[in-house]
Amino acid sequence: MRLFVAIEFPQELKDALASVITSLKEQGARANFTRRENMHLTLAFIGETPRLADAKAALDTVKAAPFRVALEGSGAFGDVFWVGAHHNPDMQRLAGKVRDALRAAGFTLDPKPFKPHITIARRLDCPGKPEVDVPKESAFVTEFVLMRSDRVDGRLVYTSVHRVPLSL
Ligand code: 2AM
Repeated sequence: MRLFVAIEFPQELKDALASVITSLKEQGARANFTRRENMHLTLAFIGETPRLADAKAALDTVKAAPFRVALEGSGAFGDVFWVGAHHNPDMQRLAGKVRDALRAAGFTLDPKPFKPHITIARRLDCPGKPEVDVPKESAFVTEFVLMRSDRVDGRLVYTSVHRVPLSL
């Protein structure tokens, strides 16, 4: 199965992200836009593995504080368009602890440094340079989630398979 570790969002944050998608559409953009239920911020990408129990056990060792995630900025990796998150040392620390715990358990992770973002469009094709206003929306994060990614009838479907609470 294909696994990754993420932060989920409440409705208000998804509304804010949906408004950015609406703005892209108003500019004539065509893309594979992220569906609301799939909006998330990835802390670590594990990829294909059969070791679900080991991943859960590794994540259970992570002790980190709750924090606030705030949307800020936007950008593109090639034709992938994302909304960014305000730099937050607590979120950065959490991503570091999650990655360290998974590596200690023998998982090989993508070596790219953590660049907090929420992908809202893939294969973006926009007539001009996309100009969007990202609403100043934020949410308090009290848990992180191990997610399973499946392709069902050509659609990406994410299912949470384990939740780990954050506490002081
Ligand atoms: P992305 O949104 O920038 O594509 C599930 O695929 C999640 O894991 C997505 O949030 C995706 O980020 C992230 N991810 C990180 N590294 C990845 C990789 N090498 N391949 C696929 N997804 C990756």
